[in-house]
Amino acid sequence: MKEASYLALTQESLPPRLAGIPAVTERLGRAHDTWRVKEVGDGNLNLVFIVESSEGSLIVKQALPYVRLVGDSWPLPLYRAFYEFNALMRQAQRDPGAVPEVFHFDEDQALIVMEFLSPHVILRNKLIAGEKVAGLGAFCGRHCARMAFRGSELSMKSADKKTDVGVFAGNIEIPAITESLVFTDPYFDAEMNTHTAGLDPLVAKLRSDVALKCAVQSMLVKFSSNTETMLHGDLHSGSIMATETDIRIIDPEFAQYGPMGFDIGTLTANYLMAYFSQPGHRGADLERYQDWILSVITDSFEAFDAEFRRLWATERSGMLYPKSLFEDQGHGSEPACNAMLEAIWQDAVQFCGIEMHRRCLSLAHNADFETIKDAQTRAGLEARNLEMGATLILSADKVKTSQALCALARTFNGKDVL
Ligand code: SR1
Ligand code: MG
Repeated sequence: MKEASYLALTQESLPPRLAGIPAVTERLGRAHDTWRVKEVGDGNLNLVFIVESSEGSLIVKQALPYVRLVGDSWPLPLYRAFYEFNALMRQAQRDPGAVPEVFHFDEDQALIVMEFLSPHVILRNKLIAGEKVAGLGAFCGRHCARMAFRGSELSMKSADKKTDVGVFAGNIEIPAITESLVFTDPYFDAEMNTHTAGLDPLVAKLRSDVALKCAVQSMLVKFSSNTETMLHGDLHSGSIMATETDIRIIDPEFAQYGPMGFDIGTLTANYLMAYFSQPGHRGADLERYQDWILSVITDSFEAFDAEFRRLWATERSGMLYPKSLFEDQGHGSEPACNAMLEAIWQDAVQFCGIEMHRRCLSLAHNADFETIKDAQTRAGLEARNLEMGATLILSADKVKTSQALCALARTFNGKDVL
């Protein structure tokens, strides 16, 4: 990438700068001075523009050379847009229709022009507002299974997969954010950490728990060295957009090769945080809505399991567990599939607990809790979430099923931890 030519877009500069791109004018028309542009980026890193004309609409996402949330004191390479673009291409191929369509990529300007999803809303906002999305668990579970399986050497040719691991290995700084913010900073008094007043005794307890730190670091070993499949890498309810019935996965700029349980584990954590935060958002219908969130979790794992087994039976063409070793010898491979799913589940449970911790203890908290204005209420709800997170990290082997996970959530939801 020629960093020298990079220039961050503004609402004013965007139309003339994109007016020469056929993929853009095909959708918006040539009268760029009539385009309406709005910067809507509310994430932690990038610029995001909605561009509309009388002929159509699209999204322009551009990386900034620093972390937007923090400012230019934290530089971040523009090359991350290259990995996001490549991840979107692979996601579209491995789970058609699950991600926005990409119309154009400019590597020098670190920008991606893509489909404007409308009237889709960020799922996190729906969960805070108490809105349901039909088929959410089934869609997300199926998507995670397709990405896990089709990005691995269960399906891919070994040479292709290893080459792709090499491609994504060039993305160093983005995984480094996760390695510190998610796996390390929550467990000591790191510079950028914040937590809600009132949580001090619980935070001190967690930070003095050596077994907990060891367990989390052992998951960091997996996260940083196990290259099972291409991950989304930051799959939370802010990385999903939905209407009542349509769902898309967005924002894979944290894509890397990693363990299969990571995405579904972190997504589950975000459902659990939505669950625990609900008393801060509603009174009426509270229990019924919380039950629905838990049903999304069980639906997700059921769909993951079913889709992974289907792909195991129909698309197992890679180097791992080859048919030549099992079916062709008259040996069933179901025990191997069971064992693999069991290992994914155990990893997912621990990654889930870690994500539950980092969103309350490190940088980049989530709106589920942050929008609860009363700090005492918020602390009480976050405490339930933190305690359950620790249980998941330390006792994952005792949580055998998604039903057991949800039963545990109900138990912590009834506890006054503080
Ligand atoms: C400095 S970036 C902080 C967080 O924002 C992203 O969405 C990821 O979740 C990252 O951990
Ligand atoms: Mg993101």
